[in-house]
Amino acid sequence: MTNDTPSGEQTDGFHLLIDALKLNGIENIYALPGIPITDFTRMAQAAGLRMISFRHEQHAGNAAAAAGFLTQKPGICMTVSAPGFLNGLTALTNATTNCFPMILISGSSEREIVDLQQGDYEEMDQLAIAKPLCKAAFRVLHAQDIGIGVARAIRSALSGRPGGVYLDLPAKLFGQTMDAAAGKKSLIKVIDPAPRQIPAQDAVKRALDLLKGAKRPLIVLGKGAAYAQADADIRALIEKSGIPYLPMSMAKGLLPDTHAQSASATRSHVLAEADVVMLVGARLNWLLSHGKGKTWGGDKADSRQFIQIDISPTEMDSNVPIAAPLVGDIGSCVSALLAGMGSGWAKPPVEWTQGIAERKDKNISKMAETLALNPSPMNFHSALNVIRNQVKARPDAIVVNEGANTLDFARSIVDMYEPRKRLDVGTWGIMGIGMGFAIAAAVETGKPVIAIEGDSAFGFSGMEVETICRYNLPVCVIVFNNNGIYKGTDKNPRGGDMAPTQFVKGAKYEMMMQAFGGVGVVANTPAELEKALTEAIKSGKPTLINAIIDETAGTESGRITSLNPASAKKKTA
Ligand code: FYN
Ligand code: ADP
Ligand code: MG
Repeated sequence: MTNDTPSGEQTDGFHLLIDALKLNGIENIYALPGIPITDFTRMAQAAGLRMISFRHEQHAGNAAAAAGFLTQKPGICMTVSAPGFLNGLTALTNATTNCFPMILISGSSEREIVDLQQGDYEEMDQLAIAKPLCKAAFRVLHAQDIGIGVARAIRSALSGRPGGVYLDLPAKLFGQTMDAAAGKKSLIKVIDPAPRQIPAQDAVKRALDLLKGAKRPLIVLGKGAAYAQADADIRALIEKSGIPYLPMSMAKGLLPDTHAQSASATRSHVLAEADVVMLVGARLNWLLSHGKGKTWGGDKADSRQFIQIDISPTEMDSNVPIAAPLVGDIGSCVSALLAGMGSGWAKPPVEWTQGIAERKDKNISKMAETLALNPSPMNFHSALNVIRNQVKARPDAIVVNEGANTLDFARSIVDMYEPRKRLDVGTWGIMGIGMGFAIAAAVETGKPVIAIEGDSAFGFSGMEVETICRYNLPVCVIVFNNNGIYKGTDKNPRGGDMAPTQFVKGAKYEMMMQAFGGVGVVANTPAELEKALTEAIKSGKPTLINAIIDETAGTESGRITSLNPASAKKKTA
């Protein structure tokens, strides 16, 4: 029998989708069952796909996004129609903003009824709504097109700048049948979904010439550099060039944070002083003060020159002029730079590197003094010092981090030693990624996960501790409990209700984990925290540590207080 001969056997939309995903190496699906995808989730599980079933679609979506970042394969999230789709959409848009590859697949209601707006069950024109909020969006109407739909989604998610893709599958499609042999033939295994993009030779030379002439060069590594999995070459570039570097938060660990060339501990100084800055997979967005202004030394900004490595050509000049754009994939660009540097590369002037080293040592010693204190109640520093030591001992553990003060303190206190071990709120500063990211990190890598969570941030995805227990994942959630958003000491001037930033005092977050069979512990001191975290990592059991933090510790919005309109007004007044 040739491939074109009808086999007599039939297949259907459910199985074509399963087969298309498996053919393309997808192993895990993050989902929330319901009409019209419930049967799909059962059949996919029966067919050997790992089905991780969540309590809210946003967290399934966040898990898919983190899976995409960690594996360079699109993370798959599946939801029901309208409300489920909308719940997943925030995660899809966040993934797109962060350049993480993911595919949101949502079932949808009867096209004929939806388009005439006749009031179907969960009626919504999902494709139209998704389109402006993600990188690409497709709808499949016929079973024989499922293979093409999945292939287009995978290619769109992974090629060029990675991002989120929406795939709309109307309920009717799942039940459509067709000849099994023809169905098999209709599937596509995507070849080379993220083709290398080799930079032009003249662009490489322009970048190297600029770098060579620099007196105070700096390299900024962004999460694009972490995503690229070009770890050895990036390290070689830093070390061969001798240039100080600054990792953005999710690029921490690309080289160990303890590396002699890391300038993290003197960030303000190097940003203000550098004369040539090479950005590697980092955008000049708000996180880098748009490449101008006070952070960049005010007037000095006019004479500073930028080299930018990015896969997206239109990223260049988005905020300030880029003197040497280097467009291509990071792996190819970095290896071209290394080749072009040859053997006689001169290290940057010692006045620059020595000055950085001195400032850095001073700041690190100051930090060490603060970390050594043991105040009662525990504060952010003394609690994070425990986690810092544990991560040092287990550098393969993945750290998930969200909150305001909890985020900002953890970023600078908890050193990272290996690439792609830190997942956080990213480009948007989004809250609610915690449990979704933690679940994906555990599922995709099997490594211990430490989720460092502000008490407010934890609340967004807290119900997913049930999911963590159900799949028995090696996740230890540490809730930094200071009774509120930013801190717990606000007052309602009129009395009555609590202030809008306050939470119930003495909340027993540990019981949330106990409720589902996991381990729940209260930690009032660094010693108690250390004991509980050591045990959690050793046992691999789902654990929640309720770390009681001084409710007066912390500042409004952590280190980004100035973004609050009232503070901004004060500054300009
Ligand atoms: C850093 N620092 C250190 C160390 N590491 N000192 C000593 N030892 C070590 N290891 C110093 C560093 O030099 C800075 O001081 C300071 O600590 C802070 O460093 P950080 O965190 O790297 O820098 P900064 O200014 O906070 O970074 C800006 C930012 C970052 C915008 C990139 O804040 C960020 O990623 N923010 C995300 C915030 C967010 O999304 N929040 C969620 C919403 S909260 P100086 O050099 O003196 O400056 C809603 O309210
Ligand atoms: P950070 O927030 O850490 O500074 P950003 O998310 O702002 O990082 O920037 C990541 C950049 O990396 C994006 O501009 C994206 O286009 C780019 N990028 C992502 N993957 C690659 C890759 N493989 N090669 C080149 N550039 C990439
Ligand atoms: Mg808090």
